[in-house]
Amino acid sequence: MTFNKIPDASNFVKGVDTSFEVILGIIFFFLIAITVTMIYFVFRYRKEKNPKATQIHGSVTLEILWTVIPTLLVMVMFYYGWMGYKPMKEVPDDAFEIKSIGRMWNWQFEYENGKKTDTLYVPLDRAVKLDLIALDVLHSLYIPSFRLKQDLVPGKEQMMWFIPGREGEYDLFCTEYCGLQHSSMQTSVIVMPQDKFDAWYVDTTKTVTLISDRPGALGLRIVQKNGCLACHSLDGSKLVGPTWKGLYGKTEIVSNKGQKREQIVDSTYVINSIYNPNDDIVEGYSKGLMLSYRNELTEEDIGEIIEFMKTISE
Ligand code: HEC
Ligand SMILES: [Cu+2]
Repeated sequence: MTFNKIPDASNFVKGVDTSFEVILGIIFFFLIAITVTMIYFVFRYRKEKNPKATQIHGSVTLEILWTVIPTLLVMVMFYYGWMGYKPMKEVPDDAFEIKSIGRMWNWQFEYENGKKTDTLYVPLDRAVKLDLIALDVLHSLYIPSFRLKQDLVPGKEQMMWFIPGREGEYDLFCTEYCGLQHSSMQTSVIVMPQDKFDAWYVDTTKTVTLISDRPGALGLRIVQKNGCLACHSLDGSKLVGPTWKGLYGKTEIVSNKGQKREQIVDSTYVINSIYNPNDDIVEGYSKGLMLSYRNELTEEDIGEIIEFMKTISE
């Protein structure tokens, strides 16, 4: 009999699933065995059959049995767990590295050629290493189909690696509750054959061609990609940060080191708010939540964002 086996989504699927199945098998065996024994005892030792209970005081055989058997079982579970886990820490030298940055509340992936995306693109059948960086709080990168999960700890370099085994799109999300918009840290991994991946990788025009000529369209794309909208609404509602509706050109109260002043929202102010968010704090909002986007956004990008802000400020 021949059949085409569907390849695993990653090289770790087998190890993790095997250990899961072994543990589940043991659990299932005991569930049945204990339940059956209990039911049997209920009948076998009921009052009419066994009016006087027998007390057992010490039994070396029993003591040995219930020490040795569970120990062996736990060792079996450990063995399969370890065999599944160990290769996750052994990265091949030629792995394709992608910087994976988690911040409140989006993911950003940076490739060696400078390309940045909010969706993870990876080549099929090739080792990929993700360097995990948390900019603010704990996050955790989880790709269920790949059987991979790793916490991101601010100030500590973590990594994760894998070999994607099947073309397609898989869920990727944060599984460490990281605040109000934690649920927006959800995106996907796209696995492409090497030739398609290469074409995608060298194509730096992609973001531009996606955009229509509508004013501010590129700016909107930039704020979506950078996760600004997790904290800033476009419709006037208050989220973690102030809404952008009617923002551009308005006069508002900001405080800088406790000094309150009136400020007109112009391009210099917007640029400063994005590069040094903890300088001027808008009245009614908290310091320390927005991090600087100095490494993510150029002044040109911010120019596009301002063009977009103008479209919702008229
Ligand atoms: C984690 C939440 C968060 C994210 C993400 C975030 N911001 Fe903010 N932002 C805030 C908060 C809170 C304030 C108000 C406090 C302050 O002035 O720094 C603010 C203030 C601002 C202001 C000043 C608004 C005003 O009314 O004067 C601008 C402009 C701004 N953010 C732009 C951005 C852009 C652009 C992005 C994405 C690249 C972004 N923010 C991402 C939380 C966030
Ligand atoms: Cu998170």
